[in-house]
Amino acid sequence: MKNILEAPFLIEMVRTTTNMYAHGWDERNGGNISLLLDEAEVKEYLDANTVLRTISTGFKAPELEGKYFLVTGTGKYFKNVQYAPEVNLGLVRIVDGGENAELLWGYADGGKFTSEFPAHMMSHVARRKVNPENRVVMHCHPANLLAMTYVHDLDSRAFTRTLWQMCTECIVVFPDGVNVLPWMLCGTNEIGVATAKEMETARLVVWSQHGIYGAGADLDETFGLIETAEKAAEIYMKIAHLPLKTTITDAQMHLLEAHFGVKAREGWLEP
Ligand code: 2HA
Ligand code: ZN
Repeated sequence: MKNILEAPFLIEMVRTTTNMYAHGWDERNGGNISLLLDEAEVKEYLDANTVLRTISTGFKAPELEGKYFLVTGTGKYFKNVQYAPEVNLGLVRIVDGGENAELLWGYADGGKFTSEFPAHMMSHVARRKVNPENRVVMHCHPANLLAMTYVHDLDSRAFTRTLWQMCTECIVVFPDGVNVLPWMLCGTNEIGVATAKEMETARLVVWSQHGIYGAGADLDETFGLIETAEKAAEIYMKIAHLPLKTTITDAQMHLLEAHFGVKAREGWLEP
């Protein structure tokens, strides 16, 4: 059996959590990540028949039956993942139609997966219907996106158009846009259902006055999506109180669409 601490998926998870902490997106225990793993790859590193504990989830997700996830732990700090991966992360297999998760590795101090596990698992289900390659759901608290939800209209189209206008590459990176949820109680199945619904049409979902969810095929892509949206929000927060002299027009956005071979969300640009 190979050493799981040397598994590429584990190394990448440690690097990503460390990097997100360094960006200031994950204060204290803020943020959480779930990464869908290949069964064959998991079995190179552990005996999948040895279940350490079974943890109940409180929701159903039959689409994820038998799937393996590496998930950040509840109450754990991203800044500490690099020093003690086996305490701050856990590797689980979803069983019983999603109602239970079997712990195969990690949460070594008796912990369990993030309080946002429902939002993560329901978002995986929703994204995999759109793109079967989706493997990552990532949540964090980037300051400028959060700030923007206090001063900007929370309509998803209006919010997205503003972000697209803040940096030329935004429409290329997230042509599907950003969906915005109003403030809701976090850590509940309700916010999980609402997030997954928004994930049907976009890979980024803003939780007003809280943070953002991103989904993607790998950790890099998902990190990059959030990084780009957060950069745009930063520009917005730098200019929103100043007299606006120019912007990126919809005609210019159409040039970007044509040049980069992307299609903006239907109806979100003027023709
Ligand atoms: O895990 O970010 O939304 C802490 C959080 C909850
Ligand atoms: Zn949060």
